[in-house]
Amino acid sequence: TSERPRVLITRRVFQDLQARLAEHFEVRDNPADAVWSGAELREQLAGCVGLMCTAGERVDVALLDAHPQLRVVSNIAVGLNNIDLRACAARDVTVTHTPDVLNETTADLGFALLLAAARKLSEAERYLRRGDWSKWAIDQFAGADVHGSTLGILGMGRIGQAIARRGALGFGMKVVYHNRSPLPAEAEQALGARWVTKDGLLAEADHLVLVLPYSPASHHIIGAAELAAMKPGATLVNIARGGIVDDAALARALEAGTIGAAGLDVFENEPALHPALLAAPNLVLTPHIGSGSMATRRAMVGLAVDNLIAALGCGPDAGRPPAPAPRPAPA
Ligand code: 8YV
Repeated sequence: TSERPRVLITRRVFQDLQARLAEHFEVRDNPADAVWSGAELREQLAGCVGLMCTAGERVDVALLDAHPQLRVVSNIAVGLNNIDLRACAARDVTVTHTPDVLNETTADLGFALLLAAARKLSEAERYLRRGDWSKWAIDQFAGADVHGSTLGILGMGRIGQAIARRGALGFGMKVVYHNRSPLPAEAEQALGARWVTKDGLLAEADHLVLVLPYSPASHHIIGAAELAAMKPGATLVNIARGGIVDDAALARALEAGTIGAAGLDVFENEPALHPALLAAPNLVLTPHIGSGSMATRRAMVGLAVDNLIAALGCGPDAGRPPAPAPRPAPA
């Protein structure tokens, strides 16, 4: 029996990084990587003052009220929409996350999806694997150019800016963006990006990448009307969160040719996919792997471990976790 505070890790992580937690805490983990229901999570959290979790786990009022001993939630993600930040603040539960370390890796996947969708890579590969390649045809899998086109970015935070740099510097793209507040002029100039209204963004973008957090305000921010306002050949890429896009409307838009192509890494009810998406043409799909390089996943877990240790008052940064969640806006 240990006197040390107990913490719970909901998913299998890197053993050497997890071992740093064991220097301070009694660690309850999930070595078989089982997917826990809400009820199972509630059960596993018994007696734990710290929780290290992923965007797949919901930290809501019911969970918090069932565990008044819980002091810290360390999310292994930058996105915080799985956590009720206001409820945590009201109960003095510290929330931390993993910003910055995943910016470039996530921007890489955004570009991979953009290139793959615009140039029909998935379809072309399926054709080859089926053994259907018998001749070269002038318009075979002919897609849209990425270089020299107009890149639209909705949400211009840290990942959005990493995407803007790739577009402007690497692909000679004109970059337009929309978010609630424009960047300072110097930052716009350095990125070669110009703020436009949301309507302007939909009208101008040849390729539109979504990189904004999910909130009630961004729910279905891209739905049937927005898809209809995009250019007919345009590409839509979502590397942010499911629910920002109306998946059913997107499937219909691809089917009808309202837009040219799409690439999705996130989905409304993931890991379940809307069945219409599986049947839609010109669509490239990945299973929420935006931050998934080995180096970045290690950096995320390392930061989540540092956050948990410091927020629980241990280690050299006791009381000052390196990446606390932003304070929730008042209700
Ligand atoms: C995570 C993510 O891999 O950081 C985020 O917000 O969506 C991803 O990087 C995933 O959510 C697991 O927490």
